[in-house]
Amino acid sequence: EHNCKLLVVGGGSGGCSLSAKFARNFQKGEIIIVEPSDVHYYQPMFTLIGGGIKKLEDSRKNMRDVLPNKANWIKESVVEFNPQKNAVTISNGDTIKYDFMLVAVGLQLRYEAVPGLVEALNIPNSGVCSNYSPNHVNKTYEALQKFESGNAVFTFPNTPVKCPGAPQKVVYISEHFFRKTGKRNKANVTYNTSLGVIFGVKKYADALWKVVKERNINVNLRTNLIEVQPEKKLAIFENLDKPGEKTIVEYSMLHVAPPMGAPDVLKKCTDLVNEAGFVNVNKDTLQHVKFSNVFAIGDCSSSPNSKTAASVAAQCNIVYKNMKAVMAGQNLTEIYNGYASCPLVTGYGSCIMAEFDYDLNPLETFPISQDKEMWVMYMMKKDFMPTLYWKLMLNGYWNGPSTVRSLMHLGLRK
Ligand code: FAD
Ligand code: UQ1
Repeated sequence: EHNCKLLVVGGGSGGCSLSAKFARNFQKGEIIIVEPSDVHYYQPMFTLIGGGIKKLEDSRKNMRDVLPNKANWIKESVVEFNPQKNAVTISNGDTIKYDFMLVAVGLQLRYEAVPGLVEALNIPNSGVCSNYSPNHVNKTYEALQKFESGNAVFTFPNTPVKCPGAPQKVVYISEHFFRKTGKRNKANVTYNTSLGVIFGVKKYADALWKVVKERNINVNLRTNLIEVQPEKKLAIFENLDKPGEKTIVEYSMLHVAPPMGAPDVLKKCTDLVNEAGFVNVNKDTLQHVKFSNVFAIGDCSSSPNSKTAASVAAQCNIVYKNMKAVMAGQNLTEIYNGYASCPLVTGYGSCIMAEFDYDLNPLETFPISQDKEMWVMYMMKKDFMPTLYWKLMLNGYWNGPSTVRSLMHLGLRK
């Protein structure tokens, strides 16, 4: 049995950053972080690791070294939420009681939901790979190097996802890799997405359609991976608009963005979550709709923004200020506009920096139109963002680029 003023569940991007903010003003022992993992990954780097641009080690730090020292880290997972009693149960059987709770458990990868996929990923040199997991991301660059000829197929699942751009960034990097290595004329590059659009924001979708047309990449919308047969190297897709209609593709390389969803532990606690299993918060304040002492941040929250680390950064200050207001018995003042950003890497040395809000309207930081493929944005993604993440964000000093945006636009635009 443990007691604390603030319980933070999950020490990923959101849980770590917000704990760091609170730790500055809290006494030792007032914050408990429950986080089962020994390592903290900077997941946005996985795209670059898959392309051979960074190493897996570059994306990894010890959890001990990123969580704030002043917080009490319990290396277990929460197995049951009990918000009526302001308590959770953890994997060693202990109970933790809290005054306030931040839920930051991210979302769960569901590779097992596609029959044959786990088996395929575990066969060496099967050509099947996935940037989404640290266990599989190195297989992407291996598959690119081993590729000789045939179909290179890339997927986007029929579920909510984190970083909705990531399933196609790997398409562009791969296509460029094939050109660089003289294999492009032997490769048939196809992106099969469950979505009905190439990207949710029209401005960037228009730019991306140009990219795929120029580079002869096939795009099939509303096409969902339902099975992999690794022994025959077959991928089976369903047409989401015509139930029962299937296509079978023989692949040389298959990159899978797996089905994802809310973690099981959340789904079990129906008071805490919406129908899809995400923590049911007010989309403006990020406060729980029923339990005023509970907030959520990041991928596990019901707020309908694109699930990215950039959104987590923007949410940090909103949640921090609103939680402090609740703790002080004051009214909530901060409103989240749904800011999300997706650096759409389009090859080795180019990137379209998408930034947008809840309404899927562009909300760009720089005073130039960001629907262009730019080298400087690529360098930002590759070299600047990791430093920003490790040094500033995880220490509670990065709230997203809204201040930079105001300065860049000289106060002329929002
Ligand atoms: P996470 O950072 O995933 O952290 C969740 C934490 O909760 C984990 O540490 C986990 O161990 C812990 N946890 C889980 N269950 C429990 C439990 N029961 N009890 C206690 N702890 C638990 N974002 C961008 O902004 N830009 C990008 O370019 C970008 N590219 C991406 C590319 C890829 C391939 C991937 C996978 C992600 C990318 N993202 C990108 C998304 C970004 O990584 C996530 O949106 C962000 O990490 C979400 O933070 P979070 O705190 O909600 O979840
Ligand atoms: C961002 O703030 C952020 O959080 C650290 C990211 O995560 C990796 C991003 O990818 C991006 C693009 C941003 C937005 C920042 C700027 C300066 C556009």
